[in-house]
Amino acid sequence: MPAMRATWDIFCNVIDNYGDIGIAWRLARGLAREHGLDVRLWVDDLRAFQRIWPAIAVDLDRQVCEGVAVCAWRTPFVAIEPGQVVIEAFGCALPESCLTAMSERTPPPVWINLEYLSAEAWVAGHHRLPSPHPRLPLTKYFFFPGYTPDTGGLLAEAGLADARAAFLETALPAFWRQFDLDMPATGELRVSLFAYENPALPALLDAWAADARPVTCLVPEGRVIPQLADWLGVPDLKVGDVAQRGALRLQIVPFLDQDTYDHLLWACHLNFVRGEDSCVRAQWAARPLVWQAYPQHEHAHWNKLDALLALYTADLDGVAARAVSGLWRCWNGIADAADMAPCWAGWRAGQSAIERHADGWRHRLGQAGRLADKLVEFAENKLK
Ligand code: TRH
Repeated sequence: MPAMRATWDIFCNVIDNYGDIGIAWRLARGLAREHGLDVRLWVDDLRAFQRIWPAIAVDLDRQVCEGVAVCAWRTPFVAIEPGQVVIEAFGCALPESCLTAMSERTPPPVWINLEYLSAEAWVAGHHRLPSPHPRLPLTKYFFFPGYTPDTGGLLAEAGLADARAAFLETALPAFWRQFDLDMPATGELRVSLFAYENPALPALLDAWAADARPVTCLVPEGRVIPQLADWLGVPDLKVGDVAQRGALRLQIVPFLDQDTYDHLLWACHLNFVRGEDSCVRAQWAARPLVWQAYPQHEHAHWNKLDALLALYTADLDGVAARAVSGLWRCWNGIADAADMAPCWAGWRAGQSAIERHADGWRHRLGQAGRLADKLVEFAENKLK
């Protein structure tokens, strides 16, 4: 008789934006496809899910997608037999009835709280720490993704580098054609922009418009559109709109499905990304990136930004390292937006070194290990 597949439940509460569901979905897909696990993904906002994965039907209680059972997380929560492993994404607080059912299971499930990613040094010391439930005979473990081998590692599917290489070799012209674009002209810089509202944006657009070479910026529909419209002096912008100011050509593209967004990151010379998942994907894309950290109270995100910058620039020569730090810090409001023009000029001057570095950086990233593998190993050890 074939061995039973291990059962995993992943719970995701969409707070805002797309990072929570983006990460939970990427993890669920990977666990089902690469580890042969029986995965149920509980999501409380199927509309947000559908934005990043259009095959998701928003009105179904249960649907199977990419080998994952996607279930609507509703209140009151349905009675379930919990899986052998239960992942609570980003401290989303499991339903009480689920916790009770977990405590009645023998042995109880391995209960893991998947935390947000950070490059900060304290992460390794907190990774895998247990926390007993105050009333029930259950223990929750904190699992921290991270950039070093002593953390939970990073999300990455098997074959990612090969898929990217094959895309770059064969699919680029067709990719650009869907946006009515030819392959980039010599000297042209293609940039993608995924960002939160940002006081530094007008200064960046000014710098691009004044650039000596053409800059084409593709913007997936989203939160920065009103700011772009303001800067252009137009009442509104919609998908398909194109505007030229000086050297800058701005183009609004649809919000893409998660895989096509990866292609955009692979195809562009430079990617502006935000939050968590797009930042990691941009690093795997082996292209230069500028990261906008998710804003937190009292600028706590600045520590996160500086921690990643310190790691990312450690092997870069001084001039290029200062150029990367300067642009990232200006984009995140640590440096004054008035410094954007020199920051952009500095980045342009260091561009070749920064591009070489981005290509090498993905090998360094691989040393942290893959999050799904590490979760499976951790859970299997606990289940023994
Ligand atoms: O949307 P985000 O800002 O999510 C944030 C962060 O995760 C943050 O850490 C968290 O605290 C907050 O949400 C609640 O950025 P992020 O993490 O990059 O997630 C975006 C997801 O959307 C990612 O999976 C990529 C995907 N995406 C698409 O599928 N298509 C697109 O066109 C774009 C631009 C993104």
